[in-house]
Amino acid sequence: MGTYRFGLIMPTTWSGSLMTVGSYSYGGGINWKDMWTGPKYYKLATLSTDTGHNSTMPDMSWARGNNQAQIDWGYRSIDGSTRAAKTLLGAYYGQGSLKHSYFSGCSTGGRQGLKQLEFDQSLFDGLLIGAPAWNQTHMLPWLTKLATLNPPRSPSSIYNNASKFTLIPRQIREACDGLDGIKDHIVSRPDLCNITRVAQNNLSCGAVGAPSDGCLKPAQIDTLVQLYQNYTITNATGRFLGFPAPEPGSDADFQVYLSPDVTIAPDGFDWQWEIDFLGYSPGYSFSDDIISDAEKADPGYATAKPKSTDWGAFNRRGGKLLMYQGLADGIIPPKSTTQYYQIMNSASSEASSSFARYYQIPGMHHCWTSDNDGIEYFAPWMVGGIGQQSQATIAQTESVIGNSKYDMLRALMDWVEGKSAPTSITATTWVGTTTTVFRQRPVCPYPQRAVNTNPNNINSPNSWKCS
Ligand SMILES: [Ca+2]
Repeated sequence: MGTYRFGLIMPTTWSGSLMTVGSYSYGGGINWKDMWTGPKYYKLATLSTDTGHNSTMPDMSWARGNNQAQIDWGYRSIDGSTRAAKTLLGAYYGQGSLKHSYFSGCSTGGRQGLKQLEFDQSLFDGLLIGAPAWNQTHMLPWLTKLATLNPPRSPSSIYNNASKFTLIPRQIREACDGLDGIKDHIVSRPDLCNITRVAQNNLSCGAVGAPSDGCLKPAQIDTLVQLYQNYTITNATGRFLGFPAPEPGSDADFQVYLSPDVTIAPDGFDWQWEIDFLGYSPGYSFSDDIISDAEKADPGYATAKPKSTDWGAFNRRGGKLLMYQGLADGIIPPKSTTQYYQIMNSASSEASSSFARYYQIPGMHHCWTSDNDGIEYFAPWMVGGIGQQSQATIAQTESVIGNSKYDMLRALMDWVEGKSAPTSITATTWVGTTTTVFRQRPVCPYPQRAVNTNPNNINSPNSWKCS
């Protein structure tokens, strides 16, 4: 039996639809912080579940030896809470009055939405999914692997102090910025950025391009390059991809995993999942076999499996899925989200034509914001994703939200409700805390990219087209 709670806002002026918002990381508790946007900007009844426990985000201790709590977090709390909310809405507003049910989540929230879609295609009509942590059984072992590459206080570690989280991403960003053809402090083509070359030419002590405020020694250069390699495994069953590498330039986000105060190997956040979800003993040794253990256990059934999802059933009932992913996200590597999208497309030939869109957002970090110079975020990042509203001012949010040109949630709802499928969405970033737009730029349905058509005015969305 599950034990979970939920909060539900039922606005006086109601659009007739429900939105369930997702959670973050391993945190428990009702996500009141994100719920307000539902009633305020869309007149949506809005739900969040505590996922069955209360905890801070990185705290996984609630899961240790507690399969029921793992299942609540894995999928049961979203499913059960949303069903209960639908009953309550019927009682409060009138039976049969519910028009549509939506889901909006990023990170763990993205995982929750995709897991629900695997579990049951009928609960939500439209899902807005950001940077989903869908591949729990491969991603968490990868994270532990990362920690082994950057042990605390080792001479080969590059993240022994916080300044490196500023220095390294800046050097990579500036070295690879121009590869997309436009110098704008945004690496729009991280696939063209050669991390080995950048590490040697722009970070190595003594190199011509080394910065004046710090540099990396040879052993640290090796570490940096290794952090950016796909985690591949060779064992008795052959060679396979354990987990894809992050894109160059996403190191700023590595703080969550690799800060000295986070990596207390073998007991920090990076090592904790195996202890709390797989039942490993504290002090265990890392091994590539963790992935096969994880796959066998699939704790909490939390991994969302695109191959096991009945996309045909979702499509036949008119369901729509809109995904987005920052290309400078170092917490959920973009290739992991792309992998999900590609598996879905191979499982359903109708996906990209009928019911799914995927947007990569150059320069955006995990779920929101981008690198900045203290005044402006360089890369446009506001697209109406959940949690983004808390990173902008109310006035900034209100300048774009609710308009399907700028707001993916509105575009998704319009699509579900019979209007045309979204094409490009214009992402926004402002000057400081003002409502003066610094940059707007279209983000494009994958595999299209925004291509510049007027290098003299790169900050205008009209200077870009999807191609
Ligand atoms: Ca650029």
